[in-house]
Amino acid sequence: MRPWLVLRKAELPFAEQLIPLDVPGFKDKLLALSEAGTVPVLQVGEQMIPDSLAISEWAALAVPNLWPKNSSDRTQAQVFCKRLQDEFGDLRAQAPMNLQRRTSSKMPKICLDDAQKLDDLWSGYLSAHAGPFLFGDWSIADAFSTPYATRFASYDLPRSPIADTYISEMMSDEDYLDWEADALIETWPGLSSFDNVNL
Ligand SMILES: N[C@@H](CCC(=O)N[C@@H](CS)C(=O)NCC(=O)O)C(=O)O
Repeated sequence: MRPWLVLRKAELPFAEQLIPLDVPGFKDKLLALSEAGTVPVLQVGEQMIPDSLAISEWAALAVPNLWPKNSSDRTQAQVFCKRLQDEFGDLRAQAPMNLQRRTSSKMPKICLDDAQKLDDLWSGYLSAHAGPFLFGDWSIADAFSTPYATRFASYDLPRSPIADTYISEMMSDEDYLDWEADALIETWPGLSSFDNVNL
C-alpha cells in the first residue's frame, strides 16, 4: 500500500502484478523478484527496486514534493518512515492489517502501548504543522502512516482527537479509497477463519 500510494501521488503510471502470499509456491515467486523474497518490488526497465522506502525514495527523485520541502522536516519525515518500518512490531503482530475487518475486541496491552506511542508521534508532528497531514502537505510520511490508520479503524484502537482526525483524513484520501475498494471485494484463502469479520 505504501509505495502504491506514493506512485499514485507522484502520478507516475505503473502496472501492478498481484502475488498472493501464504499459498503454496509463493516464496519462490518472491525470491525470483528480489533477494529479500518480499514484496513490494518495483521494476523499472531492468532494475528491480525492493522495499517500500527504496521505491518511495526512487519516486521522490523522479518527482518533486513527495518529501516535505523544509530540510529539517524532510529529515524528520525520513527518520519517521524508517521507524514505522522497524518499530511498532507489537501493533503490527497483534492487529494485522485487514481492511475487511472491524472488531472491538479487547487488545493486549503491548498493542495498546504501541498504538499510544504512535498516537504521540502523530500528534507531535500534526501540532507542529498547519496540517492536515503530518508535515503540512501530503508526504511519503503519510503514505507510511496509512497502513497503521487502517489498523486503528479495524481494531477500534483508542486514539486522541487529533490522531482521530488524521486517521479520517488518510482513510478518506481518494487514492486510499481506490485501494480499499479493491481490498473489500478481495477473497483470500483463510479469510473466513476470522470469526469477527464484519464487511
Ligand atoms: N521492509 C520491507 C518489508 C517487506 C515485507 O515484509 N513484505 C511482506 C508483505 S507486506 C512480504 O513480502 N511477506 C512475505 C514473506 O516474508 O514471505 C518493505 O517495507 O518493503
